[in-house]
Amino acid sequence: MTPPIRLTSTSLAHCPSSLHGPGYNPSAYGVGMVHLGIGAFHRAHQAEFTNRVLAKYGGDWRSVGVSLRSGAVRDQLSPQDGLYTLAVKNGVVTAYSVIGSVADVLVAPENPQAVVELLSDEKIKIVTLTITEKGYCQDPSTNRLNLSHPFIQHDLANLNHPKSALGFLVAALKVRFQTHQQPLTIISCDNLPSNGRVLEALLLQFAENTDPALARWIKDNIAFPETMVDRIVPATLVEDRAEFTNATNLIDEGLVKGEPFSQWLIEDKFATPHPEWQHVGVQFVADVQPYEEAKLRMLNGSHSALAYLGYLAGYTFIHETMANPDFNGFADHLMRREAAPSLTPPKELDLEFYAGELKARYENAALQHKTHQIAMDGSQKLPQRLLGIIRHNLKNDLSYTACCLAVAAWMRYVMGTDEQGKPIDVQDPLAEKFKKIALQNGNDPQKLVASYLAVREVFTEDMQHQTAFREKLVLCLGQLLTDGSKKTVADFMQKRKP
Ligand code: NAI
Ligand code: CS2
Repeated sequence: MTPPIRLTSTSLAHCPSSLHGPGYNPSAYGVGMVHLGIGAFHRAHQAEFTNRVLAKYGGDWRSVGVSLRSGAVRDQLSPQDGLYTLAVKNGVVTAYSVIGSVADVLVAPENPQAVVELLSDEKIKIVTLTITEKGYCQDPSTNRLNLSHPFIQHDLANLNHPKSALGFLVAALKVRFQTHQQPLTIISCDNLPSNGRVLEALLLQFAENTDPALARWIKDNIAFPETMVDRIVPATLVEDRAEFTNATNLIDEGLVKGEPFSQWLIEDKFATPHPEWQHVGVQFVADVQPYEEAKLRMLNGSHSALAYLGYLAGYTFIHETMANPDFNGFADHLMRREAAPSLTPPKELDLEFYAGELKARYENAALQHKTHQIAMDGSQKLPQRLLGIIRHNLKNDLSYTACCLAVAAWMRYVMGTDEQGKPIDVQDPLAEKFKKIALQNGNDPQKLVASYLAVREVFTEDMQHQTAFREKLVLCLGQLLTDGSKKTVADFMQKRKP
């Protein structure tokens, strides 16, 4: 066999039948969108839906991805003419398809001006974002812009070379306002509740601080549809790339992987034309909020619970955690008995069925989704995933013990040492603060819970002073510290009311 060669538009022409090409000639179509935060998820989700549109209808809807931090994705995709493979793993076989909808990648810290120029170009109709929850620089205690965030402070003073996503958007909108005044649709695709409204409010606040006339123009001309995005896209492992090379004799440094399930709901509120996403599986709806809340609590809530408890129990992957019947039952209980009763789902969303579907998705062993990956940035995730359920259920006298155990597992995790005494690489903007709390309070669950509950970036004041919640947390954390995660979950399953 000849040695493997890099995936490019030339090598693609001779690709084996195990690899589906994009189904169109990418260079025939121009750019109409920009994506901020070109990580794995965008490439396996929004870019794939656009790829389907281009294959079916064509159009100048390719996108330029922008990396706001490192040049890694640019280095992966540029030598491949922007092409990369999506590996869809259904548990038994892997289907490989090449995506051609990403035309180029810019690295913002290397050339911020080029990014502002691109975003302000008239041909750009839509900007999408996946910049992680923390990328929005929101102050969780007020839900307003975090004016003490170093990037926001920098950008308010130096809008000509921004660093934050918001800074880039406002800098470009200012140019658009001062020149051609063409509208824009900006679509947040992050797992944030009311992602469109949140982004709009933060951007307007930033713009107000820059130029009130600009803020008024943004309000009147820019649309911020809400979205619900769903596809499990674990970080690519070295093994995934090696498997691809074995199957195709090609090298793809930009390969991403995902499950077969993929869903995108967008609020039907555009200021511009858009790709014909509605004909390739994207659902345009009048109100995304009930779907979004159901997804964040049922899926992301149980995912985070499995991540913290599973990691502490020594499981590397979600499917391994799910293979333990106690953890499997625990996830089921959290979804059906605690998350579902906290929701008002749309008529067509059957939460019992949804819970079953989610469990099957978590059990997909081919995905190799690390508990450590989901555990990341818990301070940014807990409120919308677990605390909303707890707040609702406390108020309505419904059960919330499984969610409480999940929050206690998060506390145990961010203490920074695992059950064997080995350090945990806690990746969170507040990691240092959490570690300090652990050092100051030893293994005293009462003191630990009191200190973690006082972290205003995560818990609101009313929750901090909820006696029943606090006492439950102390019991859960105490048991996690003495018995460990496996025994605590097993006990929970034994004692829970059927
Ligand atoms: P990733 O780690 O592959 O990429 C993250 C991207 O966000 C990178 O481009 C990174 O540079 C950027 N980023 C990180 N911190 C930032 C900051 N402070 N400011 C601006 N940009 C920042 O992660 P992935 O898988 O692409 O996920 C990104 C987001 O997409 C998630 O946080 C979530 O909100 C959303 N999402 C992810 C899903 C998944 O299964 N991976 C599914 C549904 C939504
Ligand atoms: C996960 C999500 O990393 C995480 O926090 O819970 O990214 C999850 O994979 C997606 O929301 C699924 O759509």
